[in-house]
Amino acid sequence: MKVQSFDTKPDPNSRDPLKEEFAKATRIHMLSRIAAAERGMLNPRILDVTEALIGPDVYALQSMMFLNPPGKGGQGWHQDSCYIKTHPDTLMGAWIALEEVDEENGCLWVVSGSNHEPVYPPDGIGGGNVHALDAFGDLHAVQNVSNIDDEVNTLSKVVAKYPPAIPVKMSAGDVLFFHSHLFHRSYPNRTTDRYRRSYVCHYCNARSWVPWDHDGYEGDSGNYRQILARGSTSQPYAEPAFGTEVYLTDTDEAGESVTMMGMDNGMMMPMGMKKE
Ligand SMILES: O=C(O)CCC(=O)C(=O)O
Repeated sequence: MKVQSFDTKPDPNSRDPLKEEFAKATRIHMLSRIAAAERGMLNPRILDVTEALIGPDVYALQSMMFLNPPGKGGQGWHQDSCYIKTHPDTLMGAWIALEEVDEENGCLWVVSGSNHEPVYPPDGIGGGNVHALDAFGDLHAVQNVSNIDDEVNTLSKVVAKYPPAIPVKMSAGDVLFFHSHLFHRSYPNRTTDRYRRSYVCHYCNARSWVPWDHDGYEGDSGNYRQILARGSTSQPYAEPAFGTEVYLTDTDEAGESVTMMGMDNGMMMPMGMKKE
């Protein structure tokens, strides 16, 4: 279906609960907490990759549904760990294309190798992510991260030291998994007849301390709001609210470790062993 124009007034007769929200914003945060979008965030194929990258114990933290109709959307250079702090910092993103995305409708752009950068603390909030404030004298603060104007978003000065950013063109169903220190951005959708719909979720290792919760939290930890999606943890956690099945590890199984055994042919073979 081709969409010719974007109706900014919600249809009073529409029974689509998202229509009103999307008339106000180009994205909706945490749809996974109020709808079956939880299933997308806990999709087992996405969690398989996530588990391999940051697991075995995985928290599912954040979801963002993007619509980005013609002329809208776009987010300037930023690093996700600047917003969602996890200690140790194990945050990663999964950017799920819900349709064809390219430079015209506002795909993501990434800076190859920038995942090795530290998180640049935002100016004016006491060093942001950095605990030992005086230990990083050469780690300058940045201003206006996420602003789409490179003149005011000073993270663009660090980006400029790298080879040109890469547009990530994707087809519906493709998923980009990316490190939370990666410099990335998007531009507004400059088509007149296409949306740029995507579903973006964030995960971290479930042994991390997570002083973050989208809705705010009471106390020192937001761990109890994060869904345990894989493995096990001694930290507090939330369970899926809409009955999505997740594969967790029994406490007994959690004590298992894999030992590698050398073979005559020089290869290694895994042996399942229980810890004493
Ligand atoms: O998809 C976009 O337009 C921006 C998404 C993004 O930067 C993020 O998820 O961190």
